[in-house]
Amino acid sequence: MLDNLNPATGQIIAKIPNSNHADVAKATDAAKLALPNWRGLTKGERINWLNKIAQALEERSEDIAKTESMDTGKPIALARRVDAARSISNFRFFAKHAEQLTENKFTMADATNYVIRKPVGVVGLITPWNLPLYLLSWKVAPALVMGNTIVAKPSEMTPMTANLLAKTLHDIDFPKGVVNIVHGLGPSTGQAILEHPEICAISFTGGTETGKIVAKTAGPMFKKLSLELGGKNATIILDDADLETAATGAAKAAFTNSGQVCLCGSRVLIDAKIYDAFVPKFIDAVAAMKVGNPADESTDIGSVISQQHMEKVLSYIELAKQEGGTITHGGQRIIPNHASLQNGSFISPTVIENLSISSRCATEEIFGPVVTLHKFDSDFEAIEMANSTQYGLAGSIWTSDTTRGKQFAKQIDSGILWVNTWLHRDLRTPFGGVKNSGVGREGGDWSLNFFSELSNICVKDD
Ligand code: TXE
Repeated sequence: MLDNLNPATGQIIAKIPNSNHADVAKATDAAKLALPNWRGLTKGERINWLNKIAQALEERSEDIAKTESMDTGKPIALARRVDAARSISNFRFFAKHAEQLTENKFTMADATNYVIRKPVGVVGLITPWNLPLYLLSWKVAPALVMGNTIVAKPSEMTPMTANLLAKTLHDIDFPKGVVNIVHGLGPSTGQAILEHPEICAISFTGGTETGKIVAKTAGPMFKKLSLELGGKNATIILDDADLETAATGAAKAAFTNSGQVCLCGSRVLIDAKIYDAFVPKFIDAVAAMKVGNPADESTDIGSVISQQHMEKVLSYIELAKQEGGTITHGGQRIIPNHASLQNGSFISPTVIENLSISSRCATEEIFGPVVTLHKFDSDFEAIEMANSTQYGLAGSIWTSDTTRGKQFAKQIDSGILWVNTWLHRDLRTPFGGVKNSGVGREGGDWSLNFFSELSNICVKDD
């Protein structure tokens, strides 16, 4: 059994099994057994089930928020507004989006081609600790509606809301064996999912290094693969940006969820002409963020996911000093003056200036409340800097001329770009990145296509 901690208090809140190959084999057998009936339902019947799950989760949304906040250390307000809300809307969205899914038909002079969709079969879902139920539901919903059955492994750091989902499915008499949750460490339990010959697709969200292991294991088995990995995203402040709006937006993009979102803007690139006017506004927005008890409604920044992760983030802050950086704000561990939080892993939101764009702190994913500021002298240089890392996931551009912003965005080698906003999500759009940020896209039709296999039936005219 593995201890599961509340990172804000350091207390053990649960124990989970470190499941082994035999456990994964049992879960896969259950998924296989349940597949014929589940895929045999009509799409409409499966859509009804997704709406029932959404309804049941909605009735538990406060419990989801509290559990997620306790399991991750994130503020309760964030867990409510983002994690719980999006877990529910993921099911609702894919129920609706699957309705409009059409099957293509291509007619020839003497024949007709019918493109039909079949489920992939038993699919493996492996998810990280930063947005536990949000990312698990993002994969479960489309996999189910396309007729697949599931073996899912949440991060061993955040098992609680996956269990909550399983309990919810049980409570609404959801067919047994369709969704199977297995708990445990990546190299043992996760690896067993990658290796199981009857799990036909892997949808993975996590770190780039682990993504390489997933690809190496599942690739030669010709499993379908969707890899959503890390990022080192640029927030670009153009010379004609509204400085107040851009400062607030850049701070939100940098420090939401303590910077533990793959979409976070961890590098802020600022036109040199407005650098001195922008930075004080940015620092004000960061200084206004309240670091404290995740259970407190007014907290903006909670604990990072673990003591180990806090040490990793603090080591990057030390490295920044060695690389010539100046810590303009924050830079240290915080121990809130609350008796229960003395063993928490709280880091102040940290702003670092004067680092080279090619420094390790400006090119490696830190995945914590740390942001580096950089000047550029031309749009061309800004694009070069934005594209200068091994990642290519997301980015945002702040300007008063949206035509210029869109033109600029087209030159950034990333999968997701925002102009004058951040984390504004239309679930129909493709989500994913290039280079070390992964392979494939999820969202809207891209999820429905990933979780289905296409067959073309060509019928000769009589
Ligand atoms: O990811 P891991 P973690 C990045 C971020 C973070 C780093 C590590 O840089 O610091 O990844 O975070 C399972 N076979 N992101 O530890 O290790 C593991 O148990 C099969 C970005 O969360 O990749 C967990 O369930 N599975 C990311 C899942 O993989 C394995 C969000 C993710 O764990 C495995 C989170 C193996 N050999 C972290 N090893 C994003 N893009 O959102 C581990 N796992």
